[in-house]
Amino acid sequence: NRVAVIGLGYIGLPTAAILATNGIEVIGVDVSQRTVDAVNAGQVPFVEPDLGVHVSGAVSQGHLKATTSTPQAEAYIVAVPTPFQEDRSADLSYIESAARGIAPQLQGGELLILESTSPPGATEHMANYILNLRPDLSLDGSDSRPAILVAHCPERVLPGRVMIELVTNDRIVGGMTPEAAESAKNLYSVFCQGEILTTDAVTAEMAKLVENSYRDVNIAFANELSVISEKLGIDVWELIRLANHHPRVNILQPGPGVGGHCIAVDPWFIVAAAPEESRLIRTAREVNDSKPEWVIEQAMSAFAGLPESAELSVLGLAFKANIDDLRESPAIEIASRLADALPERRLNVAEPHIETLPRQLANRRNVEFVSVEESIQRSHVVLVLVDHDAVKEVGPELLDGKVLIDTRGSFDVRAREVLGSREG
Ligand code: SAJ
Repeated sequence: NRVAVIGLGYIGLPTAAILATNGIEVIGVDVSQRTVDAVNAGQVPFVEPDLGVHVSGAVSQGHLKATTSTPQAEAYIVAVPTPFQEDRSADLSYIESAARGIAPQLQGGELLILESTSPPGATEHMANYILNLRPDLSLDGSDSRPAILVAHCPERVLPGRVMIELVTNDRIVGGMTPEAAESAKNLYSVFCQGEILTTDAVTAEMAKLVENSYRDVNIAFANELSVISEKLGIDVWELIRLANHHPRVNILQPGPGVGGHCIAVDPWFIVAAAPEESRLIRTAREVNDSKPEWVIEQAMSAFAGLPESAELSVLGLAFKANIDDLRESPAIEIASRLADALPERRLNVAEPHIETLPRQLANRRNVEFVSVEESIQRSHVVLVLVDHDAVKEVGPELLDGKVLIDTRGSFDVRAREVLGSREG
């Protein structure tokens, strides 16, 4: 049996690869010829540990092929973007265009799974969209029209750990009908060793959004504590470490804001669906979105009284540690706004996981792309935006005499030593 995976991005490609390495014939479909060519050459167009081995293995065994046109298959997995729009609702046009590709191939009996993170009702929307194009089909075999099985199976893997979590995470499978849920469960059991829990489609959609909102709300709590602590002259890292010794307290870590394409987005889908009722979820989003501004103010005031030649070290641009993913990264927003706000000062930007500066920072007179060590050496003020291992491994002597703004607590203990020695 053959599975078509529509969308070969951060989710679609790992899913295609893991199905293929488990012996399923997989056709990957993508609108980008570059992506298709890369996959057919056994290559991965982005960084994700272990994905390369899976893709090259599956391609060389002939189990995985990529193409730009949707083929006939027994099962379709749709993993396309659902970006959020100006009004913070989700843009379903990529799902619709995937559906237009699939609809003419259907004969009845196929399984269609939406994996993209979706606002409540999106799976039903996709099903109706297809049935509009194919009125000869149905969801339940009614009026003797052949049934297609439509389900939602949200992806919950953590970037950087995708190939492990695809196998070990529990999965939620929501069917438009119970038969669709069962059929999707069978497909995922090919590679998923976690529990596969079945429900209806809209509950599955909400479950995914709620998981990410839960994390967003908890990060907002940590971020609020960091702002309060600064005002009260308390070390927030020590505060959280101590409070977390309580058996029922587990506070997350503050940071420069929340990045990535999921946690900073998904809660808005809930707010859009129930604006009056989503008060805490909305406020958490606002707290996290306001954190970059606060960090910028901290960095600006660190230069008060410093000579005009004093430079700024910016450590890390990715949206979190040890990955190369810059999407929705608060670090980029902070760095580019500081470059605007400090036109006369040099920003020594280090991001060990990428080769060149992103467009927001490229070709700026006062921004230079350098190594972590060089960035620190050149600068008076050191602003840590990402706790990459390569940043944490820096020798403490490099930081001596620098003004340190560590938004991630990476140099926690050393920071106090440095400040202590300066005061002494
Ligand atoms: N962050 C903090 N403090 C923390 C934890 C995270 O500031 O204590 C920040 C990170 O630096 C980053 C952002 O939050 O900027 C999000 O990072 P993350 O590691 O929490 O999550 P993502 O976006 O990489 O992946 C999340 C995961 N969801 C949950 O943990 C509930 C993942 O399982 C989902 O599959 C993924 O979203 C997704 O695709 O939805």
